[in-house]
Amino acid sequence: MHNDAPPLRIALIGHGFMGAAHSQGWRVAPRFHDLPARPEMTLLVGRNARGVEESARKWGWEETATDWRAAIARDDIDVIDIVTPGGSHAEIAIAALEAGKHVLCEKPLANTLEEAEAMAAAADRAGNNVFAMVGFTYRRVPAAAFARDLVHSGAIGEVRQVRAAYLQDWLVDADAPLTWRLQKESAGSGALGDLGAHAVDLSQFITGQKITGVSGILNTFVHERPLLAEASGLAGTASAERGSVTVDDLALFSGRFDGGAVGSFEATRMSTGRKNALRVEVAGSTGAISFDLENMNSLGFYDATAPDTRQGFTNIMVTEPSHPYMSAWWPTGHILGYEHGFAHQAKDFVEAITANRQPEPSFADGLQVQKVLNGVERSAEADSIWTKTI
Ligand code: SOE
Repeated sequence: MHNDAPPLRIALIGHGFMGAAHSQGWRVAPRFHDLPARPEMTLLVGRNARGVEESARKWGWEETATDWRAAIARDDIDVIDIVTPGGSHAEIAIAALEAGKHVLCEKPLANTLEEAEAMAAAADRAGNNVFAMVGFTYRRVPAAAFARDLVHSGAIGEVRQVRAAYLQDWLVDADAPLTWRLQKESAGSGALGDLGAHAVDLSQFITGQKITGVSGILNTFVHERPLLAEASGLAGTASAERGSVTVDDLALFSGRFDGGAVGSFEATRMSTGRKNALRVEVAGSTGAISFDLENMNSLGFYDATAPDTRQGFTNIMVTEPSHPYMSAWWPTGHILGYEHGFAHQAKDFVEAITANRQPEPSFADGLQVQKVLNGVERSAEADSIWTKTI
């Protein structure tokens, strides 16, 4: 960090799993990256006073509060970081932008297209010195950023096909409790918004192309689950009562990109045996790349121009100081993990707003992803008609 770096005071709204991840990002980013401003972990906000105090102690926040509106009203807060369930994103983000705070908001941007539109409009209205960004963190995994660099440098030629899947299995058990991620009012959709949003953003980021239309199906396998007794991580303990699952368990869709590519997409939290497999494979006219979050320190690269005797996917270790984000970390060959994406996200956000430049992905980018999610929902409701999203 520069010695004379001015402070940037953060209030984090929410303290679940993503609260822990963002806290780690804010804590670590200024210690490893040379930042032009000094993020200060000023205020952690949550509805349960005791719970939020415990989280603040554990993660290193200076103060706690139970009312997000009071946090936004404070003059000594510069950034509102939103990690609450999607149902409250719009209200908090719009209020924060109207109060002149920079906003970082978890994905998907909102629960509905209307909310996402209102958020993007609020970001536009906020003027030239107030910025908003969506937390599509996986763009900041060095191998994903390097995949984009390769594709953009022309290393795979003309981009033709995208195969993107985000597969987890923490909901395979029909008795896993009904958490907020399984309820439409809080989550908006199921695997589609939770995981499909990442697959859409990452494939658009890597290819540099936007999805213009989709055709999809959604499916729910388990319609009722035990209510949640006590939350822990993604799940928690189950109570004796049961309630309805009101979101999809699986989303499958195809899409067309504005640069001529065609893609297939899959998102599910019921893919038995797959733990956190976000995979994006892009096939071009002279090569291909293959990214897999479960092997996040490497990238598959195929060069179709190599002599036949040497053809095949190469496993590039994305662990060198010259790879994206890597110079701040360890000596050559030393790997990174899940939490580093959040440190890179904090770094990119701080650098952009300090330079008075729009951080990416913007709320407009988040809205565009929301249009794709909405297109899949409309297509699925209508039983797979082609649905334009641009
Ligand atoms: C659960 O499916 C989850 O935590 C998602 O909500 C996140 O967006 C993803 O990054 C990891 O899995």
